[in-house]
Amino acid sequence: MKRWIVLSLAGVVALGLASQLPGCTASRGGSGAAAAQKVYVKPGEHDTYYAFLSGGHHGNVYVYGMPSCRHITTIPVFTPEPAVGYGVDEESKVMLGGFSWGDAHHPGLSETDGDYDGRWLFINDMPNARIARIDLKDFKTRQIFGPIPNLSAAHACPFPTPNTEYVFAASRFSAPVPNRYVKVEDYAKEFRGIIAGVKVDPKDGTMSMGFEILMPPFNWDLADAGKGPSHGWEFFTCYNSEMGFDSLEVKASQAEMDFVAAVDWRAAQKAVDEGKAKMISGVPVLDPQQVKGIAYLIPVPKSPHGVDVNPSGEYICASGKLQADVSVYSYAKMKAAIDGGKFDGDRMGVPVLKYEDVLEATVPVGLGPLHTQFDDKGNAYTSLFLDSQIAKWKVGPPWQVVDKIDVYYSIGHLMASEGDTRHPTGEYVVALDKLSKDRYLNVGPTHPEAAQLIDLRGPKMELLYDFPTYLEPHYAQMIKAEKLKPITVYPMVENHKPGAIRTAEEARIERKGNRVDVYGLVVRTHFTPDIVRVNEGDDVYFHWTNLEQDDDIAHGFGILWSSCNMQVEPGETKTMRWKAARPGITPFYCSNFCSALHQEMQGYIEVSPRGTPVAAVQRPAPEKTAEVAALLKTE
Ligand code: RUQ
Ligand code: CUA
Repeated sequence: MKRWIVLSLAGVVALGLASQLPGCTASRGGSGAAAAQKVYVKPGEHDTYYAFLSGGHHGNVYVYGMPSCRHITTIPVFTPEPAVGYGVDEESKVMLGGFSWGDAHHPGLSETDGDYDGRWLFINDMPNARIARIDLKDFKTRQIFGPIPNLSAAHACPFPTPNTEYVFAASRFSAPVPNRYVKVEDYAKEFRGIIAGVKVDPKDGTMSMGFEILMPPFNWDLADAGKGPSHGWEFFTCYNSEMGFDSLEVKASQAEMDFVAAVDWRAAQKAVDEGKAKMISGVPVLDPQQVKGIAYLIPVPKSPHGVDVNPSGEYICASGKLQADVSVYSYAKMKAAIDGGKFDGDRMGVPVLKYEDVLEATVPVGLGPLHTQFDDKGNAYTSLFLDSQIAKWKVGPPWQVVDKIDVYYSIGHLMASEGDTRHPTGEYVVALDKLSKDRYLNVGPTHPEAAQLIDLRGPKMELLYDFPTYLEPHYAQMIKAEKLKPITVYPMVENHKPGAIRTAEEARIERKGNRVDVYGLVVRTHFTPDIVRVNEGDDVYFHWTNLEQDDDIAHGFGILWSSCNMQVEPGETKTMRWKAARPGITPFYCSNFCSALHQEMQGYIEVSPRGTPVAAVQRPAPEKTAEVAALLKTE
């Protein structure tokens, strides 16, 4: 987005909107000791919120505690994380599907009745059109769905519906559907946008394909789910309704209006169930030219970015980023216009509603409005990218700005505490700034990103704290800590992994051809077996079970001269493949500090020359198993 600043700033000036600059507000840089007290969480005490920040093109999720703004952990999602073996062990390697990169923009907490329920966190990988599900029981990525067929980049994604019935994805870049060779110049004729509805299993969160809708080849940008009266709808913004295919920074800003697409996802699913879809690349795709009543277009001035539904579900707020207003649409008016068949033509079969018929109000917030979040007192907070401010405004007449605060600098998203649910808590908002410039010690040409905690509890917004983040949060969500009850160990009784063993007697090395399976145990502070004998050329699969049932006692398994390392948490079994490339001795060791004798936790792989006779099964000597049994008893 950084390049965009310069270009769109030029655009705004050219549009003469600079004259609408709101009166400037004095900067509030936090009030020292009083502000410090509001973020201070005593050593040993816990924060009241978890905040999940997307990791952008770092491809993962950062977890912070709020209000202390302490970075607690990073959850690997789309990018390998060698420290824990994510993308290295067999299971996560398969889940990553051969990709070593993702661009994660928008975390979406699962909801029940429009409020966060603390079960799962979904997040998109925009370029590879994937959605990941993180289980908040153990903060682990458990499913990566996609690449979703026909979809070129999932930016408007995942934005779950109020009961997590669906997560969505819409194509930011249009492409031919199905993808095939065409001339880019045939864009308007051959390219299409796609809106995809991905079903979520209510019991375990498993994602599966629901439907796709063929849309005009606009750039589909952001989304939000309807709630309350608008439950059943999902809203998507777009830019480039001009259908430019080059020099978009100029060509996609020509039209007065772009659109919000309103999708009736129940109607779409019903149409698929009734067989009205055509299969494209294995996915049921609905074409609005043939299937009516699934999608509508609402005009929005000037290349909107965010779209956000207010807590009551009555209003849909969209911000033309080259505008100085938020356009607020009424769901009731939209529904009346649809029911009355009041359309202004269509775009490729998608009926267009009239702007005046649906608009409730415009709120003059300031320059470069991007995203809006809400509090519990009927206020909205809109990030202003060009003004580097947050505008607080009243949802409802007289639709006016009531406060503004400077942020440092160039805010993209903002995250209010539970601020996109039916019941925001109204305590904090975090500004997710794109440029930190001079806010931190200089670390060379690439500065950290900047986030800023702002108190919403008083009549005026108050800046409390600055904290740097690594590249590059977009959206984030903040949930009351008490809603999450993460486990601290995996109960051994629930470990049904095929490679799992429970006793030292079961430890063994099995050979079939040149595949060798090592079934082993890790406990403080011993690998069983700790001598592994294989032949040159063997494919060795290590299955380690960590029998510990104590908090925070993870063991590592790192093999010298390789990229093989992983962490095995208490009660877990993990499998890793290692190739015995040449004869010789290869040490392995526990890479995760686990106890006073952690340094002694090691072993050797003895690789004999190709063809050396070896037993089909090797077991540790009885005195060894007795030793381990004794270790387990002292546990
Ligand atoms: S987008 S700010 Cu995914 Cu708003 Cu970046
Ligand atoms: Cu086990 Cu260190």
